[in-house]
Amino acid sequence: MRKNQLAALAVFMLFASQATAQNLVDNPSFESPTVDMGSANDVWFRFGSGTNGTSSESTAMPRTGSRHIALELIGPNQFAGVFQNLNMTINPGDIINFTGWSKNASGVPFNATQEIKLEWQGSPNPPQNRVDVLTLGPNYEMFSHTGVAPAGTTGLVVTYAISSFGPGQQDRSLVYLDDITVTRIPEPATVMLLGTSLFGLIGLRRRK
Ligand SMILES: [Ca+2]
Repeated sequence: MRKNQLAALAVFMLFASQATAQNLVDNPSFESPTVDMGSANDVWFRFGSGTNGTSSESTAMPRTGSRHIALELIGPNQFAGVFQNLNMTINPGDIINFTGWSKNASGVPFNATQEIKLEWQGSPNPPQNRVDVLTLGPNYEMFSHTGVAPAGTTGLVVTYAISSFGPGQQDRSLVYLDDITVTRIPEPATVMLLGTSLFGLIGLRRRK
């Protein structure tokens, strides 16, 4: 392969890797302060159902660094979580991957629901992508949720929460959360167009 062909390929590879590698959330490991009032733009916002559903900053058992989030539910019909508005343009067709690490720290089997949500922003807001996970082990494990931005999407809020609305969910729940990653792959057509033009360039040079 000629040098210029390699260069064109390298540019394409670099673009592709950057598109997938860049983490779009601020404060991904919760090492900086979070908020529980005001704006959620580029900051983690903690929320809960009240006295029996709380979202707190913690240093008890971080996965990395020295801090993480602790979510606690006592009894049925409670919820607690964090969300962040990415505060950037997300286009319809963009592929979003939302991952993080969580663990059941209650000392008893997990008996709640992990809610992992991509809340697309728009006017009006497009339908969200949500997955519910009913299991969680005592050691940090990774969750992963991928969604494609629907028509009308202009932005994105990512939310991780636990809730106890399900049947029989009446135990105390304590979940630790750390190390969030949100990546965006532009609409496949855009990537393919770029790839096609680069490979076209290679063909053009080959003919010379
Ligand atoms: Ca951390």
